[in-house]
Amino acid sequence: MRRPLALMLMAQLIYLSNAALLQWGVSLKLFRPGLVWITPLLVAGPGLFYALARSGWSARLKEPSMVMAQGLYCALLTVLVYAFSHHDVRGFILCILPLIIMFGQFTLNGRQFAVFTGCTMTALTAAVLVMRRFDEVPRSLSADLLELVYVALILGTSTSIALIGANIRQNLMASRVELAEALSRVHALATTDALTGLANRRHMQDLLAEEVKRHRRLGHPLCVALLDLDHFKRINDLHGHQGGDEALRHFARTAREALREIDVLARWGGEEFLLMMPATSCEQAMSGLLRLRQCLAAQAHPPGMPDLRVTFSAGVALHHLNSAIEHTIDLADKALYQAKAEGRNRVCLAPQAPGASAEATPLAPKLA
Ligand code: GH3
Ligand code: MG
Ligand code: MG
Repeated sequence: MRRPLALMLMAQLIYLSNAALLQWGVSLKLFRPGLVWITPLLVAGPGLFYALARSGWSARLKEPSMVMAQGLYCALLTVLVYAFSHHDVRGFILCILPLIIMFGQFTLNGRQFAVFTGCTMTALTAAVLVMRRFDEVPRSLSADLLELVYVALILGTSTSIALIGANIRQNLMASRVELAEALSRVHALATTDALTGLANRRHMQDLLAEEVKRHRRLGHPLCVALLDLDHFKRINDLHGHQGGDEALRHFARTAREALREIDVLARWGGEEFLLMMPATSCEQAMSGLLRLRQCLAAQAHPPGMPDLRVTFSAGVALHHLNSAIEHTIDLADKALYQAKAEGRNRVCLAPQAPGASAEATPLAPKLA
């Protein structure tokens, strides 16, 4: 809306200078005295359009910038001024008409331009006919006809040029939209794992770096967990590689539903996943993973794989302010190793204080 408002202000300036020039013309007796009644319309009309747009009232209209209405208003005023002018100044009054088309080129389409030109030509023809009746010394018919044809030619040409400009702008805009879509596709390809739709490892590294900065600034707890699907080789052997892929997708879908929105799960590699849990204590992290285990156990099997059973083992670690995130992931990996060693399908918590016992703490019992 900022551009239409700027254009409206510019139009107002043109209207004001026109009003001043016409007053001058009236004082020089170049126009009929009745023109003084039209001059206030040159100030009031654009002021009203500006107020309607500025107040937001025009937002409810199909065309909130009201370009068509403004164009028609200006064209009809021009024809009125033309009707009140004497022969020797009539010509230049019509110079304003192509200017209206220039204002319309940002908004109007070909059909609207045709309506505008049709209305303007009809009003102008009517004015010429009325003036032929009321002029003390009427102009020759051929002069009137020539003028009408000339104006129609100028309006038609201005419209064609405006439409070519609008077409170029539309093409530019379409290329810009295509480019933005291509960029977002490239971004999705660069950040998403194609099989599961989760964040990929590289994207997760960026997200972790960002989250660590936030963690340093705000001091809220940050937990990471490494999850590894149990006996995945067996799933592949039983259901084939395609079945294994479906099991990975099934796990990703379930995890997205079970985890909170602020948690980010990424495919870290193969059948291993990294879960980042911002603003989360160890207890909350453990209960979140427990919830995921329960959801996975309760989840309907993917179609065609009724005997598929997907479980995971996980290691959870709390990130400490002064340690590197790689170190925290390492701790989670050690806890995962312990979860595997203790029989799988469980979650282990890495020792919390740096320098504390290297033993991880198994918290969640194996599901029956
Ligand atoms: P564990 O419980 O100890 O983790 O046993 P596991 O069989 O899951 O572990 P292992 O590391 O021995 O095997 C992982 C298997 O996962 C081997 C590999 O072929 C399979 N795998 C890795 N990525 C994919 C994938 O994208 N699709 C499929 N179908 N299988 C994959
Ligand atoms: Mg595994
Ligand atoms: Mg593995």
